[in-house]
Amino acid sequence: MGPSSLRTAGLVEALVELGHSVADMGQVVPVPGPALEHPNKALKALPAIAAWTAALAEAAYQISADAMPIFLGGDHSISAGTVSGIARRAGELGKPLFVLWLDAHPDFHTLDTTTSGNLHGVPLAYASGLSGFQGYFPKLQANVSPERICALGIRSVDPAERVALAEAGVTVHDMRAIDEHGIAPLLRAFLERVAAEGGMLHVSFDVDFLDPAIAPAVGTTVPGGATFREAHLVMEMLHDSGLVTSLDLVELNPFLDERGRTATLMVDLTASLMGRRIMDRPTRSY
Ligand code: 4U7
Ligand code: MN
Ligand code: MN
Ligand code: MN
Repeated sequence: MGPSSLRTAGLVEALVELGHSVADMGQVVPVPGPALEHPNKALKALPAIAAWTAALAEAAYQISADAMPIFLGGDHSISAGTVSGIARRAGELGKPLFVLWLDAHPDFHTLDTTTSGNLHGVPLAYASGLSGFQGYFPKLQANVSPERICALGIRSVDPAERVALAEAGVTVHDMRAIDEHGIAPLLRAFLERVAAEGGMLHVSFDVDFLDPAIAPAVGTTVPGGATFREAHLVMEMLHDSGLVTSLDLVELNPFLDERGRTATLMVDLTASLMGRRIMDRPTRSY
């Protein structure tokens, strides 16, 4: 229902108003695989998520190089497919792929380390090529290099994730770093790296990046998230950079929303990323 509520809140209309031409590709259809037994008995919906990952990776890979795909979830498990499919596309285009992970959580569990068994907690580890998915998730055709990932807004990290993130070399800017330095210099440094390498940039936006006071429509609320202006500033800087080549909007649960305010905010944030601005200003001003 997340994608439906983003559509209802006017996502397509907002993009069209900004002058973009939009094709709504509808829903990706997963092909269910066989039941899978895994030693970690906590895992939930493993065959279904594996099927979604395969279907989404193929859909992401197939998108024409001049289009900017926006993937609507559903929960963050969709990014196992979207990021790995985009990584394959980037590989063929000969460009390094960077990922900006906007989230309260790093989603860096493997099938072995997750204790909740909720597979929205594993997509970044899978797309980074961490071991422990073989035989259960689709074989990775391409992965994103962990050193090219920046996780921003993080404030809930499990012990196994802490170790894996450090070993893999993911850049993590937690909420404390945002408090200490401000969000702009942290993002600017990352965007300068992407630009210097001529990279593609995938942005994965989990609604729980935002503070629950402004975005109540998530199952996994964590207090102390990004403010309204911090989030818009991130999107505005991303727009001005001209670097973003794909986007996920995930984890919106309209059952938990209040009069559609979270869905509306996500549409407005996407509009900022796609060129809506308060006042005109020179481009590349990040
Ligand atoms: B989301 C968690 F234990 N780490 O694995 C887990 F804290 O996509 C949360 O970022 C995962 O919302 C959150 O279940 C996944 C938990
Ligand atoms: Mn997430
Ligand atoms: Mn999250
Ligand atoms: Mn979640």
